[in-house]
Amino acid sequence: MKFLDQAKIFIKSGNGGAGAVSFRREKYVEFGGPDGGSGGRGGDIIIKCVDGLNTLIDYRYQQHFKAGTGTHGMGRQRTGADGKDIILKVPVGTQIFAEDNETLLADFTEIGQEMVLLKGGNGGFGNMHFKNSTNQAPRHANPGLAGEEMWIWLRLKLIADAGLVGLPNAGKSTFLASVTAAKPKIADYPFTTLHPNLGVVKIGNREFVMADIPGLIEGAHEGAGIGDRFLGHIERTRTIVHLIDGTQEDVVDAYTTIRGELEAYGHGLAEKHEILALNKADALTEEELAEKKLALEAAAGKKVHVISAVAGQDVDKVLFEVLGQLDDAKEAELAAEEEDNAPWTP
Ligand SMILES: Nc1nc2c(ncn2[C@@H]2O[C@H](COP(=O)(O)OP(=O)(O)OP(=O)(O)O)[C@@H](O)[C@H]2O)c(=O)[nH]1
Ligand SMILES: [Mg+2]
Repeated sequence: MKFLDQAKIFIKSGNGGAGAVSFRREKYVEFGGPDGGSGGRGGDIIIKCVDGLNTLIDYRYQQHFKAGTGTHGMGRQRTGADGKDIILKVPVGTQIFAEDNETLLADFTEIGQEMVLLKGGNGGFGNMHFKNSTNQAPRHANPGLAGEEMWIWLRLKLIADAGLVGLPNAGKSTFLASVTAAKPKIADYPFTTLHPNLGVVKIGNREFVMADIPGLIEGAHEGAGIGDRFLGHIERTRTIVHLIDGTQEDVVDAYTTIRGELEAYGHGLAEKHEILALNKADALTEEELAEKKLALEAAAGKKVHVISAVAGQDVDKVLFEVLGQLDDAKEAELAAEEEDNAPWTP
């Protein structure tokens, strides 16, 4: 299954400036030669792959991008200024397609990768350029060349940064709906979610992608329930948010069931950082909450967030922990890369 983020945008490179027709005028020089400068080049449309972006969301708000026009040439051999380039920043994994949404124009796989998609028009020559032995005083200059324009598609396969896991009915889809604009199906029966849903969490000035997958039950790794076939979608996430329905009798059992399935599945899921949250706090008394939280913390050996996905209560605490975790993971990756690149010393 593919998750796609895509945007259609219009791009136009700048027109070149026109060359100038002009003659030198100076005191005591009767026939000044031609001195009209050339026009400036139009700005380019450049696409650049940068760090720190996860989605194409910015291109939903602005869809037209026009680079600057070159200014005209001027007398006294002055060349016009070049038009301003436009640099469109895209995340790693972005592909650029032509307007038919099929013809691949570019594939951005590495940070720092850059490509001029549309070149600005050249500036026209000024009349000084046309002077030769037979024509000492040309009255002719070229206009600038027009820029190019087209519609393109930006497409990105999303990779979730955080994945929601839990038993059926734990409130995973409710959580996703409360923290993103995604609209997954939510209902009071198990296996409501039959395929994964993705949403973009915006928090402060940051954003990350969260995946909601179908609920797991005991034996999922052997195919029970909808099985483990969707766990592949969270193999590449940096962190897991494990939701536990607080209204069920035995929350510790719910916790260990899911842990057992993650371990049986393998592929590093059990070793992933896990954020634990006891959900449906709004439906429980203070005492019940305190008791269940304690029991869970003892079983898991870590902090448990108490939240209500429906009421949005304390969901931001979970999101901030996800952010912190993403930053830590990124730092660790960078450090590992540096180690790889370090010069060899005996
Ligand atoms: N009281 C209360 N009910 C909740 C809360 N979160 C979810 N629910 C309810 O729990 C039921 C299941 O919610 P879903 O979000 O569909 O659960 P899920 O984990 O996605 O379930 P599956 O897709 O079947 O795995 C729905 O009736 C929700 O309204 C909560 O914080 N408080
Ligand atoms: Mg669901």
